[in-house]
Amino acid sequence: MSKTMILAVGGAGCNMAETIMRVANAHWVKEATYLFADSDMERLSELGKKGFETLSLQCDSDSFPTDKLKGVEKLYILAGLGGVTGSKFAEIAAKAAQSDGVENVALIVTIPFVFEGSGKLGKATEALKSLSDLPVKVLNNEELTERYPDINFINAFEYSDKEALNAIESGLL
Ligand SMILES: Nc1nc2c(ncn2[C@@H]2O[C@H](COP(=O)(O)OP(=O)(O)OP(=O)(O)O)[C@@H](O)[C@H]2O)c(=O)[nH]1
Ligand SMILES: [Mg+2]
Repeated sequence: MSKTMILAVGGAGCNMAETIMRVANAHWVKEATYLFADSDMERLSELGKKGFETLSLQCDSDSFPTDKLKGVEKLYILAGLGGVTGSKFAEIAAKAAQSDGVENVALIVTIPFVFEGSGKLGKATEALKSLSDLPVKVLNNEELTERYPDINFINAFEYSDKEALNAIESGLL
């Protein structure tokens, strides 16, 4: 088991992690331990059927079980801000990991595209405030539309997933 863990939280986090496993260049990223955490049981069961390690989260809970983080030395937490699960549990997971002795913790979170609407953007901005005392890399999806002229509604999140991979491979920890 790798001492580097990629912890996916919520729908976006899980999608990012699946893309990352598939397209990562660096061996240490491909061979990291992946853990998929979500409150969406249908999605978790789908991930479980693919053979991935899953962790079920309860939206009305304020705790994150750290049993599966034993032995982890570097932890990357992935989430998209703007929904409920990722916005809430990215912070809770990071703090739980830190107080459980995981030495290196980095969050990689995204801010929604403008096309997703002001509601999501507002929620994301709010969630981001709660991460201010944590080591966090913020990826603003809207910036991708400037860098990649061929971006559209269909491929937008794939670009966002790959941006998260770039952040990890650029040596955040
Ligand atoms: N990179 C990437 N971002 C995504 C994807 N799907 C959604 N997002 C982004 O993540 C934000 C939060 O959405 P989700 O992750 O689906 O929400 P959640 O954390 O699962 O929260 P709830 O489903 O509301 O409990 C969205 O507003 C999008 O900006 C994806 O497949 N990849
Ligand atoms: Mg969800």
